[in-house]
Amino acid sequence: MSVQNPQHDVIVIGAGITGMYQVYLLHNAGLRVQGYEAGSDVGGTWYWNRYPGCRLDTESYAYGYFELKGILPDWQWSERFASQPELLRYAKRAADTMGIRPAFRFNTRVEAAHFDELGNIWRLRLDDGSETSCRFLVSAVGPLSATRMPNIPGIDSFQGVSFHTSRWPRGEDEGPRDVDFTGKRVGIIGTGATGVQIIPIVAAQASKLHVFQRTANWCIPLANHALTPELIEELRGDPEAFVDFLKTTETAFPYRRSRKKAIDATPLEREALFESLYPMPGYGLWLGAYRDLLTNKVSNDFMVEFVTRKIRERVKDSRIAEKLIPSDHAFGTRRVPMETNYYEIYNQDNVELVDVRQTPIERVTPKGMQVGDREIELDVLIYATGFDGVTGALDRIDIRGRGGIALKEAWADGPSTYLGVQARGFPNFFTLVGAHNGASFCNIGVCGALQVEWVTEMLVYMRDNRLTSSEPVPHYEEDWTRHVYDVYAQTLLADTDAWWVRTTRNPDGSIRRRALIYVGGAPDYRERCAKVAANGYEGFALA
Ligand code: N01
Repeated sequence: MSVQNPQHDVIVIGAGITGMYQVYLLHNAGLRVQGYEAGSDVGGTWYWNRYPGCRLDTESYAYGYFELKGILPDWQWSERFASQPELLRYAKRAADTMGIRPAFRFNTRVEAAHFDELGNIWRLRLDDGSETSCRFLVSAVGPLSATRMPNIPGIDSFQGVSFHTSRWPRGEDEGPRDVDFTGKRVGIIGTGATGVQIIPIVAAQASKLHVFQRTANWCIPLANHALTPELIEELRGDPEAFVDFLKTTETAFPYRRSRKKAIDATPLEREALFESLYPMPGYGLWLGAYRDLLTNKVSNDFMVEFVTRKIRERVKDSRIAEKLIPSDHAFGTRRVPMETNYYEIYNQDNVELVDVRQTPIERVTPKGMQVGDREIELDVLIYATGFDGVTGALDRIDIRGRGGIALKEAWADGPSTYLGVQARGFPNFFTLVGAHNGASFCNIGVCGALQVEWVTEMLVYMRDNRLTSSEPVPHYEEDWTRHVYDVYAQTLLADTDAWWVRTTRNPDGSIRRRALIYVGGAPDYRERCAKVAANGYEGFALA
């Protein structure tokens, strides 16, 4: 192999919290690293998603790795679940402290990355037409950054104001631009985590709000509250010990499932546990209840029955309540939206739930939405329609490996990776919080950072051992990929559509679902990665 000198040792795509940390660590390790970011500044998710109500569903003090790690030792969170403006300030402060901005070029989108086999380098084309090159290419593009607009006829004909939530116009103080909904007729499409956050805020102002729901979700209370330094100290204790604790939980959230199975508990015990967890802040009900919640349908049904009852108690009109109760998926098999006053807004006269599963949206019209034979007139139309999850952002870059094979083609039948870090045919290309890696079904603040540390160590190891090429050994990749799919198939998640699944239809009409994430647990994942590293990066062909 003839080795050419690239312009940079490493290129990192994306300046979200993961990409920022990656650039920082590689730079500190003495590598020549360059970052590219499509936005005008750092922040990733918190830079793009500025819609009213946008906030964390992870405890701020468990998400803030820069603070836990001592990079921002004096950082104080003001709320248990921080809002987007505070999160963006946090990312910016971290960027200042780490001094990583000069290593990034902002307002620059990577359009193509082609592997040059002869030179053993990656050649990149940027959206200003310029080109650059690197030995190692690291994707930190994020699992939820490729905005998905629905394929509804007439979208461009709407004469009112319309936004996708992840492209909300920018206002003062890092937050959303104020859009005054007072006296307005507003439509919101989508009832995922984003929709559930924005809907109550719009409902408080609009003269009429139409919520266009295709699939009801199991939503539970966020129970957000203000934080003081004393309370953070009480909740978290010593930061180092707290990180050690987070490393032991399945998803790096501050919850550990009960060792007990729901089927082994008495009805009274179950009721008492569910009742105690429901009003508590955060994901206790999902991540802190019985350990067989996501593997045993009977156990899951206990939870379904409990949350169903809660929805019926909170929504006065029983016909509306029934529409808000999911009928097509088990509890927790999609990311559970965290809500504040969500169900109660359906008791307001100015809010209408439009069931577009029953009566599909036909088109967007200049005046609003045509649903069945009814035209609903709107002044504002909000698309809370989510993202092409996990692989979407990479699909939008023309990535080509050995023999000019496109990554999108190579993964047409679902991703194939080793540890979700590298894929055969794409040497020296690393993905952070990407397909099939244990950081994607996780508290990304912590899991993304731990993965960055692992990749940094690997690249330093390669540099120190004068290695210039890394690619998975075929059977290691096959074993890992099979393992990812097998573990997924053993859970109730396997029967459900979500942003972390690629759903296609087979020629015979049957449905085929390919998991895009690894659900074997973050501790398991990191243990495997640590072993691989300890064995000289076993399973990676290093040359
Ligand atoms: O996206 P989603 P999201 N007609 O894909 C509907 C994270 N997040 O942005 O379910 C009608 O969950 C779609 O309907 P259906 C979090 O991980 C975190 O809400 O496909 N409806 C669904 O209701 C979350 O899980 C925070 O039938 C259409 C909605 O749009 C992830 O982001 C906050 C439609 C999309 O829901 C994604 O959440 C917010 C159509 N043509 C988000 N197309 C935090 O707190 C789509 N829909 C950190």
